[in-house]
Amino acid sequence: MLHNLPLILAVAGCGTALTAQAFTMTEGNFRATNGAPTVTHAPCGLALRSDALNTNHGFEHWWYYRVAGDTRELSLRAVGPTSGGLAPFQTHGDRDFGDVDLRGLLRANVDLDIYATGPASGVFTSRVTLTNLSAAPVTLDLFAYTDLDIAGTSGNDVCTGTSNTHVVTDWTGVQVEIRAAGADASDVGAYPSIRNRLTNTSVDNLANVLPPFSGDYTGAFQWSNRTLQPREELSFTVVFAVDTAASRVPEVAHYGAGSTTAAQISTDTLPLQDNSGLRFLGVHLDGAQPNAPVGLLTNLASAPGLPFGGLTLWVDPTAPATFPIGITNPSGRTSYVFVIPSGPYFTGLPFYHQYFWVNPASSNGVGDYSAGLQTRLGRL
Ligand SMILES: [Ca+2]
Ligand SMILES: [Ca+2]
Ligand SMILES: [Ca+2]
Repeated sequence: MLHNLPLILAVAGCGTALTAQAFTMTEGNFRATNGAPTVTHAPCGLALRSDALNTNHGFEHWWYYRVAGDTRELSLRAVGPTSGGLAPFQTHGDRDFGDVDLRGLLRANVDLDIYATGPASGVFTSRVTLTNLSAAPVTLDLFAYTDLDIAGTSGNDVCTGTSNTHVVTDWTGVQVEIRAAGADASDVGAYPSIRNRLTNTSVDNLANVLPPFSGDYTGAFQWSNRTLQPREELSFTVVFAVDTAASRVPEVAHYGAGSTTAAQISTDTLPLQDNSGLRFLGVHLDGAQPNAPVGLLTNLASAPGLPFGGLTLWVDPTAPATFPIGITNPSGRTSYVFVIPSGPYFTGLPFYHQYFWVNPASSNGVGDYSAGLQTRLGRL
């Protein structure tokens, strides 16, 4: 079971806004650099380094979307309110798009995390969480694009895999496995064929041009026809495992709908069990009422949007649920930090989280609530 830690450690907010800058996440020899988005639809730069030799296996990686009726795919780019940066503990970075392309439809929060699994291996995860800001359902397609150049060379890479997994290697033996759980289609192709289709001015869907492939690897995954109800949040994740089996990868996913889009539940850590020492899981709330009584409901099971006295429950409220209480700070923020035990017995367990806080101005006259946050313990 997760143990709640006093708020001593609950300061792990992201650093100052570095929206227009690249940042590098670091743990041991494992490093991932996310290039800054521009106003164009070009993908962000990616550097992926896993050992003391400093060899870069990445070139570009980014997210594209297309709302039903759009005439092209669009990147998450530097249009509209953007914020983010590198967390002080260096293993997490944010790119937050407060109103994607100023359309009043979607917010996109990109969360980038890494952890080293040894002196020459590690895992990089790229997750985008979309929130429907509008008053009507939004249906969209989402794309994750990646260009890898294994061992810093681009013409000699070999890819095997499926529509959910691309395993890319070359003669050096370095291997990067890209996983896209739940994706409906994928393509592999030589640079810049897929990139051109995502950045041009026409509608393109991936055609399941699957591995095997040899040459200058690029690849993309597509999640099709996902509908978000008003205020609903949904996460999509791509995992990069560099020279590791990564058989128990930690998972984070947003689900359900909060009572307001002004406030958000989030984490800037991965729920990772590490037998060499304790790790922490910070569950944060931003944008809530200042100085308000607040509680965090946590349990092993979710709830399907259960009506409860004007609130909606996304977490099972019955035992063994926990509900620690606190007060939001003057900025409307609070955090609870859980200690993840070093014993291996809880690997694979899901934990679901939801915040509730007092707000007499809310429509139910009582309070507001966040969407749900699912975390699943992985193992180093
Ligand atoms: Ca290569
Ligand atoms: Ca296109
Ligand atoms: Ca390539």
